[in-house]
Amino acid sequence: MQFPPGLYYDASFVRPSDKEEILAWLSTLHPIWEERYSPHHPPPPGQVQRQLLRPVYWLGNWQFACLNYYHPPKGIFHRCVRAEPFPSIFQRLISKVEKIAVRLFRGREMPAGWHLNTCLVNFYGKKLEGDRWVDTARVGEHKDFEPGPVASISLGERAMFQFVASRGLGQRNAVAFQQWLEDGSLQLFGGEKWKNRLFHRVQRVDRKLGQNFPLHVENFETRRINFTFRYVPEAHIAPFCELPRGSAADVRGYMEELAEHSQFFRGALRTRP
Ligand SMILES: O=C(O)CCC(=O)C(=O)O
Repeated sequence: MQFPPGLYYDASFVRPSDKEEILAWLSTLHPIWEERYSPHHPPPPGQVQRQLLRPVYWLGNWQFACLNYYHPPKGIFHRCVRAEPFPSIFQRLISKVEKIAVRLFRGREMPAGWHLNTCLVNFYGKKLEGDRWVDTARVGEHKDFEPGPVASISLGERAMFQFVASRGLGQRNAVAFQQWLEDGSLQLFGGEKWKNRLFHRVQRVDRKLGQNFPLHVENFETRRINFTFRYVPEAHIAPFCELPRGSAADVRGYMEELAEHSQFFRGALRTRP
């Protein structure tokens, strides 16, 4: 497949030994379920409280859904809470990815100081609701607002990834480009068109491999894991102790849940008894 400028894809970026190392690290993680809103950040008119479709884990900084995610130019402070550093396998892979990115993206596409210091780990699969398994392996269309290119590494079943143009209220959005993201692949996208103008989404995740990752997520079966690596300027990452009181109260429960399995989060909680 031909990839247009601003899009890069390597189907076999992750070597088998790297994959083994990532899976060993993943088996130590305890992803959490987040609610979209919170007492100090209630749903806006027309919206209702909901759980995210999938469990997540963040590295570098945690963008709790209830704090509304990083969204420059206005939404930059008190949204990104300092989190655990990347494990060594990611530090190695990411230094290769950054070399590819600086070759591909220049000028306005590559902000000063850009480096990949944030990672969202998304778990795709099905969720047990009562006595029913409900497939939640998709992501609705959205943009990633962190500046500069985004790098995405996928493991497990392949996913149908689409860039879409918004056609306005009541009209079906047009697919501008689509591709399968395969097990072990690296995708990079950046620049005005792919990052700023178009939305992206995961339409569906295959089941052909019969993959089911043995992970610590209650009532959930994971068949795909995606890591999106992004850049958030350091000045916009707040340690837990610097969050305003309301935001700290909103995320304390998540921090406590994370602290059950993470020394990092135990330490962060101690800074704000
Ligand atoms: O799972 C993927 O391939 C994409 C995830 C994504 O769009 C995101 O994390 O913003």
